[in-house]
Amino acid sequence: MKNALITGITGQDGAYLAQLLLQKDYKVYGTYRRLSTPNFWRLQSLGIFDKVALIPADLVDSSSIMTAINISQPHEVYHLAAQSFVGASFDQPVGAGEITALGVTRVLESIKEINQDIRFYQASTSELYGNGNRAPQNERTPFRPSSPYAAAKLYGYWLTTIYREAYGIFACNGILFNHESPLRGIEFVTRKISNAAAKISLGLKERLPLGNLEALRDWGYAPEYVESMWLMLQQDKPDDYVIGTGETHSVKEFAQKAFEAVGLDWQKYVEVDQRFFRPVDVDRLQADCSKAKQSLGWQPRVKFDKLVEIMVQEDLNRWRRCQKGEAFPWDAPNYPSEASMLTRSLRPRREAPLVQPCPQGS
Ligand code: NDP
Ligand code: GDR
Repeated sequence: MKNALITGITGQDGAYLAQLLLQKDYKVYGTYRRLSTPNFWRLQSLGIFDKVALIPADLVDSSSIMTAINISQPHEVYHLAAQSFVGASFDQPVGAGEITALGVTRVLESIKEINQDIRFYQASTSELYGNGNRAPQNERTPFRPSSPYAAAKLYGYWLTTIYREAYGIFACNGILFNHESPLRGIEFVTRKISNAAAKISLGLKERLPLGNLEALRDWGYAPEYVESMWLMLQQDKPDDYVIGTGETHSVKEFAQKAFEAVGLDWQKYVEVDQRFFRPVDVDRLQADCSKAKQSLGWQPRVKFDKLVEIMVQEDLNRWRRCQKGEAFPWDAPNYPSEASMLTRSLRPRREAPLVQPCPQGS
């Protein structure tokens, strides 16, 4: 039996990867952050909360990472933990560097000190490409990060290759394009839309404020993407791989399809709200994952229309169950309404108080 350690097991990818590795008979350990409110809803909804071993650790605390590695004695470390919301990295750029960049060094240094035979996966991202590149993007496309998040991930990307070359550690970068699911965090645009379309169709919400509707993304299905992470660590040699669908669609198209799925016209409900624009946004991302297809035998199965359908149907199911009084552990009921969100772009409005009470429900 192999041991795996997943940093960020409470996130979308961490939960699906844990499920996959359990199916492959791994002993699965995962790190979680100590929070005032536990955040285990994804592990619970996949029915694997009791099947994984959880170790408290924070990426800003090297000793906690070393402890996690010492306890779990992993053959493979999947480093997924990060401050993963691009928009928030403009609000908290120092945190992006501390957690998303230096966190990689802390994990790799621990591996170097404890056991250099541990295989390491780094959650790199299509955000590395930024703006100004031709589409589609592959492993040879230059990086031009356009956010503090992407700059922090660029550091993590290079640290991974440096530890591979300098110390012979089996370290891989998965350059994953956007991947979504019903376990996606509620502030990411796909889940924000699927959740809103479901609620609006049930009369639980009236409007959906969004930012840049023209942004083009290559959206795939998260459970398939975690398979690629595992495949990368099973190869004879460590390498870097692009993972995506090869299709690109706009935020507007996502909204249109999601509202269609509940029989509504998106244009009646979506409104453009400056608060959800970023100081710089990436215009267009589209993957060329031919290397992964050829070397890993990986390819996407769920494409755009099916993805939207899966997400909207699951949010509909959840809200219907909620209406029947069922308590279900998922994020949306605890999320503040858009009206109570103070973001970077609201700050100049001096009349707005810096702290507003969060209304109940979303
Ligand atoms: P999520 O935001 O769902 O999960 C992030 C995880 O990181 C959570 O478990 C979170 O813990 C944890 N985390 C955040 N800060 C810290 C910290 N200081 N110390 C320890 N843990 C921390 O992200 P995803 O699952 O979607 O993504 C996984 C990784 O893949 C991330 O690194 C992301 O940047 C990257 N990525 C994601 C893509 C996508 O489309 N999903 C595409 C390309 C890359 P908590 O639950 O407590 O918040
Ligand atoms: P992204 O995902 O930034 O690509 O990062 P996100 O869903 O946040 O944004 C996608 C695009 O939609 C536009 N957009 C909005 N975004 C949000 N969140 N909310 C809105 O209201 C809204 N309106 C329009 C954004 O401007 C953007 O263009 C995700 C994360 O998972 C990263 O961790 C990962 O590295 C990349 O995908 C690949």
